[in-house]
Amino acid sequence: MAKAALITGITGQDGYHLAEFLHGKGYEVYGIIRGQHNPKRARVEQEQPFVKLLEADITDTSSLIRAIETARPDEFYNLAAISHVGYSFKVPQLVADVTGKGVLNALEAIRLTGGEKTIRFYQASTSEMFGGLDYNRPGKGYDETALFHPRSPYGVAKLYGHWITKNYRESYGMHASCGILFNHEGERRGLEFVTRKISNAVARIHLGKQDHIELGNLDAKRDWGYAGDYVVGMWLMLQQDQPDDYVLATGETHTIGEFLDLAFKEVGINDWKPYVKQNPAFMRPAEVDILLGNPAKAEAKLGWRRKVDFPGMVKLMVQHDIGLESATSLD
Ligand code: NAP
Ligand code: F7E
Repeated sequence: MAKAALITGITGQDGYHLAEFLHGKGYEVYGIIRGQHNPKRARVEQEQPFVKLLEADITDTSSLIRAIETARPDEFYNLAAISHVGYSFKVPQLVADVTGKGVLNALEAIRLTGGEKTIRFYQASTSEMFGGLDYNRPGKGYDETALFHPRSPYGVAKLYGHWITKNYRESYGMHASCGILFNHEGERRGLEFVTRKISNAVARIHLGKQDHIELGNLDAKRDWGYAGDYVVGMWLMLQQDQPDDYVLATGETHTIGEFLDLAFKEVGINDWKPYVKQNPAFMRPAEVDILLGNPAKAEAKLGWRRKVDFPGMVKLMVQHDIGLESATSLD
């Protein structure tokens, strides 16, 4: 019999890639969609008709219970979150409820439906829990043993989600694993994140639809991988006999300037500086200056390997956005 997977956050970047991957593996895929009129529903129905959508919200445990009773999943991937770090400073209490306590709601829904021994659980933890301050391992990067020091309401909420997942594993013997994922991007990334904001602006500048891009802090460094590679790691975690926590990262860190260099060169522009303006509105009250991950454990124990490198990912994103922007009229 085909395995069933229930994904929260199906309308997000990772939800898209994970649904594709699990469908390819023969899973029956259920996705949770929230809101009384979610404009992303039509996109999922059109692009991924194999996904069975269930109406629920991560802040409403009763709706999660009904979703579990319908889907009867073997695997539960909790990707739902308010995931934008900058925005989390604007709505910190909402982020605590959704990104933090939402994880507890999902775990409780599994227990209340009697699934704690049968449903394997994945929690989308993040490198934002490290915060970039305790950068005491130059060259090696953060691994699963590094100290946490979150620098945003998002990072703090995710740390709660991380620890409550570990607590349910230890308290109730649940097969619950946390993937501590460093930044991963791609053609499905939200336009509010810096990589997609840049790739989309570069495409529009190339096509004459826009003349510059406004960004915040250009000095930050990130360990950027491709989202399609990272969802494979999520799945691998749930295929192990024992639950555990794993870092997924590339082991390289790059500045936003390096991303700009590659993206603009993709359209034949060698100097991006005339096209980029700094706008304090995109600065954050506290910044994570540098993130570099060490995926050695995931590589050794899961056999996880990324396929797309940094230049390949930038190229893919810019070319995708050129195609997308060429297909839409001048605006
Ligand atoms: P994303 O594109 O922002 O997607 C977030 C998803 O959460 C969306 O489907 C969103 O639904 C859903 N959601 C928000 N509030 C909800 C609620 N109250 N109830 C149910 N669903 C709700 O994020 P992503 O990049 O795919 O990331 C997936 C997960 O991994 C997130 O938890 C994120 O924090 C975490 N993560 C991401 C990265 C990364 O670099 N991408 C790295 C580490 C960890 P709507 O579309 O309806 O808003
Ligand atoms: O910012 C700087 C910004 O918003 C990256 C989420 O998926 O990854 C993501 O969080 C850097 C920061 O991603 C702009 O200040 C400059 O230093 O693309 P971002 P993030 O904050 O790293 C982690 C791992 C997650 O878990 C999160 O869910 O870029 N930056 N100028 C800008 N950032 C944005 N968004 N917009 C700008 O204009």
